[in-house]
This record gives sequence, C-alpha cells and structure tokens, in this order.
Amino acid sequence: MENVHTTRCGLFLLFVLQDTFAIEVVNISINKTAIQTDTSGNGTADLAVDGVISGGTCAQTSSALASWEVDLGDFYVIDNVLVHPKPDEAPPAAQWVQSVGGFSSEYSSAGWSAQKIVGPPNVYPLYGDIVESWSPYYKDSNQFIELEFATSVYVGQVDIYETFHAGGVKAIKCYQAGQWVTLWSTALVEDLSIARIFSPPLQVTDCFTNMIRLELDLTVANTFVEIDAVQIHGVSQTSIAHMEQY
Ligand SMILES: [Ca+2]
Repeated sequence: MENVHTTRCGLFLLFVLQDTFAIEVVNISINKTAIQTDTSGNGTADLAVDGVISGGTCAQTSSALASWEVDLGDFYVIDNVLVHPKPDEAPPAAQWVQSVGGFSSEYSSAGWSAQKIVGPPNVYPLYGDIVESWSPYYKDSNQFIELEFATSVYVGQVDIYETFHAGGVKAIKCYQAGQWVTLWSTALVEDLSIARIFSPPLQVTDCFTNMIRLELDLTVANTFVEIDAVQIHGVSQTSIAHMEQY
C-alpha cells in the first residue's frame, strides 16, 4: 500500500466529573505524552493532543499500519473519545484515466484506439460510431482494458462513459495486492443504443488502487462497443481501524 496518511488534529478523551450541582466534561488528553509508530512531515504525535483542532497542527503518519498512543498518566473512567481529522483534507478530485496499462484489442492504432479512453470525455454526450472513443477490434466476450490513474484511492465509484452500443461492460475490477479484485460484475450484458454514464453500485469499496480493469462482452451487441472515457471517485485517507485501552 502506498501514499496512505492518517491524520489526527485533536484527540479528546472526555472524563466526566459529576457532583450534586453540575456535570463537567474535561478533556484529559491535553498535553499528555503521545507517541506514534512513524511520522509524515512535521506531524509529530503531540500535535493531536495540543488542544488545537484547526490551523493545521495535526499528527500525521505515513505507513498503512501506523498506530498512535497517548499515556494519560493516571486511571480515568473515560466517557467518550472524540477524534478530529484534519479538516482541509478533502478527498482528491475525481480522476480521469492517465494512461492505458493493457488491452485486449483496439479497432486501429489511430481512430478508436485504446488511447482514446485517456482523459476527459470528448465524445459524450454524443452517441455514435465516433473515432475519439476506444473500441475493441474483436466482437467476442473476452475484451478488456486496464486503466491507470494518477493517485491511488479507495475506489468508491467508477463512471464509464459509453458512447456506442452501451451495456457491454460485464465486470469492473481493481488491482490490489497483486491481483484483480472484482468491484462489480453482471451475467447479463445489454445492447443499448444510447450514450450514457454507467456507474453501477460497487460490491467492494475498500480496494485501494490506481488501476482499474474493464471487461467487455460484445456478443450481445454483435457490433462495436465504444467507451469514450472513465472517471473514478474515492478517498485517499485511511480511517482509524482499531482502538485499544490499556
Ligand atoms: Ca475519448
């Protein structure tokens, strides 16, 4: 796994003091000793317990399996744990295809080549047999294209811009840990004489990758099936997977 960062701008362990008249909620993590397994940039562990949750003072780690700890220095009954992620780390913008890693066939090395799937759409919303989309050469059920994107993300959505005989995509896969993982598939390909953005609900949403593979079955259409562009959406941040108390 690469380019994984977790950030914690503030950690609040809330200790509830209760007496006859009032309940007081106290953050017991402030300025306590914090450590983490690794550090990205200047994001040292103490920045998660400095009491500041805005202004970019965040603890930040760089590895996929990083952990962070705070020593409270005493025993407390903890009522609640609040973790504030870095506020300005929005998911990356949706990404268009940066390059083609491989493909089964292409109609020609010029018009309808595999390269025609790179970048934003330049056929859609038009429908037709138009040279700026990729078309496989063979009209069988074994056609595929492997697409590379600039940034690895947890892929949450794949938009396929189909511009000629839509409905031929039979599987969407992502490359993770040395193998292709199926995000979506169907046994029922279609032949629709429309241009559309096809975004099926994904069956797997925790695949961290920058490589997507589309598999096509052209036998139902029995003619050329053309794809103009592909866009992926996802986040590059991990979330806290596990929390322990000692
Ligand atoms: Ca195109």
